[in-house]
Amino acid sequence: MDLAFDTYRLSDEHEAVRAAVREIAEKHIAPYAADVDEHSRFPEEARAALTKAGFHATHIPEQYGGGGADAVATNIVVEEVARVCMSSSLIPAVNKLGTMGLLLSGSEEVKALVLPDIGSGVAMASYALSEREAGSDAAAMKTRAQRDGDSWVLNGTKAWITNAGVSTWYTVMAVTDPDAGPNGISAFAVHVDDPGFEVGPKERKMGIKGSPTCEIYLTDCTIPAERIIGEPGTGFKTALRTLDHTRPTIGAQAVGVAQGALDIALAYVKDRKQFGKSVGTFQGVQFMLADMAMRIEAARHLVYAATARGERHEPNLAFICAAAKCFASDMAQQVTTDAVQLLGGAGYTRDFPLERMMRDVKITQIYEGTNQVQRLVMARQLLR
Ligand code: COS
Repeated sequence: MDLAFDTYRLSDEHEAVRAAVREIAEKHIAPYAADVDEHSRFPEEARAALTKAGFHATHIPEQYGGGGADAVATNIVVEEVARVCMSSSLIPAVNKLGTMGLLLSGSEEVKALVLPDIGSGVAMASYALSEREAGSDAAAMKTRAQRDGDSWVLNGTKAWITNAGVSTWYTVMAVTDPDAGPNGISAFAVHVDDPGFEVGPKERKMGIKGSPTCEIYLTDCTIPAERIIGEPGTGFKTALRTLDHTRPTIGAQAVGVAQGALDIALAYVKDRKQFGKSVGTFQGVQFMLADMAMRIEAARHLVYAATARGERHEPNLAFICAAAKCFASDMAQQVTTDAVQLLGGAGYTRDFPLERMMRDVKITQIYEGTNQVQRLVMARQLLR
């Protein structure tokens, strides 16, 4: 695909991807979004529709049986799915998060083992960095991995693992050298059927209820030695480089939810009449709509500029990728809140998707690093 853009100028192929995903999202994902939320159930309909169309993990290179799409196309998929159902957008988003470390640092052997499963859609992947006491301070993790002959043996508990239980492969970060700080952490590809691997109960969350979030328990979990991703001691850097590439994906998710909320609010204010006129004719409402659309467009530009830089593997991605995630998620929280406001009492009910969107999008200010951590990452780059 044409990547000759400085900020973002989408090619015809990118626009075609957007049109194709939008059609699938509206026909096969949107009708189930409320039920998925209401019953906190995994969106199987979305997984089936995305997999059938090849949009479940577009980022996997063709050589591993994937779609071979660039990062911009992948984020268009995430944005368009999030526009109707944020839980469902975590299927392509987390497949990328769970495999990015392999793509960046994995040996040919481990890539050939894991990526075809994700590319074909028979399996999904998750990313296991955080622990209960190692969230923002990710390097403080306690999970250990010790070499034992031809195996690695992992012990510990990882927390907040998105799509845990529905994923088959997990990129797990664990300490291999406790005296080396962040440079004593390594990354591993762990399979759900590995002995000593167990998934905990689902967290009871405010939103993204269709995407299970669980702990994973590693109890003498034994995996072949060649399942290490990169050299021992490089796992923390692989984890942070992964986040450089996937934080714009969270930005795309936030832009998608915000766009979905604006579209619903626009339709409502044209139709809803008060004081004898449609409420969209009132200037106070118009100012809100204009601000919402302006903020979405600004965030979209930043997200796609960061995504394009990631696709080009430019140096120093940390600032722009943290900025895209932070700006877009703060924007989306504001825009979804304003959209609820524009519908008044109706916006506060489950008769409309806006209260769900407002709950769902809150997590974009928290996961893949809180927006406070994003600001820390940005400030460190500025002060270097
Ligand atoms: N890419 C590659 N390497 C990076 C990097 C990046 N973006 N950022 C930092 N590094 C390197 C550093 O250069 C350092 O290497 P050296 O020791 O060789 O110099 C190493 O990684 C450790 O970096 P640092 O000292 O900055 O680590 P900290 O422990 O201070 O942690 C933060 C930095 C807080 C930014 C990091 O822990 C973080 O992002 N936390 C949030 C985690 C998160 O997003 N969790 C959500 C999980 S997904 S739901």
